[in-house]
Amino acid sequence: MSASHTAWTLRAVPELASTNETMLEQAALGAADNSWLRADRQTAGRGRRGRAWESPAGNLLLSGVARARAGEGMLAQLSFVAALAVREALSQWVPAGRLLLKWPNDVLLDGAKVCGILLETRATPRELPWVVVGIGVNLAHHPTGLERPATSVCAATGAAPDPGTVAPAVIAAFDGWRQRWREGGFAPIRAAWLATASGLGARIEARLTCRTLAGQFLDLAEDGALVLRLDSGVVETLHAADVFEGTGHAARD
Ligand code: BT5
Repeated sequence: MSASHTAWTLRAVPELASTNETMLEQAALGAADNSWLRADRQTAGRGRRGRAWESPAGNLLLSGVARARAGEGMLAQLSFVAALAVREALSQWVPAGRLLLKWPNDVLLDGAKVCGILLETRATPRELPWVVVGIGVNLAHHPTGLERPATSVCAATGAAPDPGTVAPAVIAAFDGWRQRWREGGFAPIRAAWLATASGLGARIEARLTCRTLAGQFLDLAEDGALVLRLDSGVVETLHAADVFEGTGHAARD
């Protein structure tokens, strides 16, 4: 916390269904901007599109409320802010060069998923927008046998930092990146994200709800969309997809 930044609060509880669910309820009841909740473990941790997030004790399970201020960019951009914050915070325990960001909401460690981020809201049309920023980081444990490989800080370094220590580091880093976003808009976030992006320029597969596209990951659009050049040469901008890297074909220019 510093004077130029918003003050934040952090509460920790032993167990919850989902910190996102609890903070969505709390935010709807008026919980303040920058109030955070950490659970030691979750019994119904969730990812995007109703998927489950494995949430054993020893990992970081954290959610915070972000309320819009006049003149701010789209709150959805905070998923990139959060990814940058997690990378910065984790670099206290892992060499930063081993941490890359994967579109739209993951942090990779040695190429495997170490963190997932989930933004959700139940803001009504009558109120100023707000989101709950949910952050799960595998510190001590990670699932195996998934289609996309996962890892943990412990698996990669041999030591698992305490979630109670990592949480304030992540929140402080989030606060710093959010301040940069407030002052400079999405441009500095986009630049920092692109500088540490995984798969930029490479061939990827983007799975959408009803179709799968393959092509070269060209860029991050001004609004955070993924810019993909299809084999036909057509350039598509995608706002939601599951991205798979290393689809076995060489990137083409
Ligand atoms: C995400 O979804 O990556 C967002 C995860 C957000 C979790 C946090 S924890 C605190 C807060 N409270 C919540 O209830 N949620 C947030 P997605 O991109 O849809 O990835 C989900 C997929 O990742 C699953 O379908 C699994 O394949 C895989 N997965 C599940 N648990 C994992 C883990 N611990 N580490 C890596 N991958 C996992």
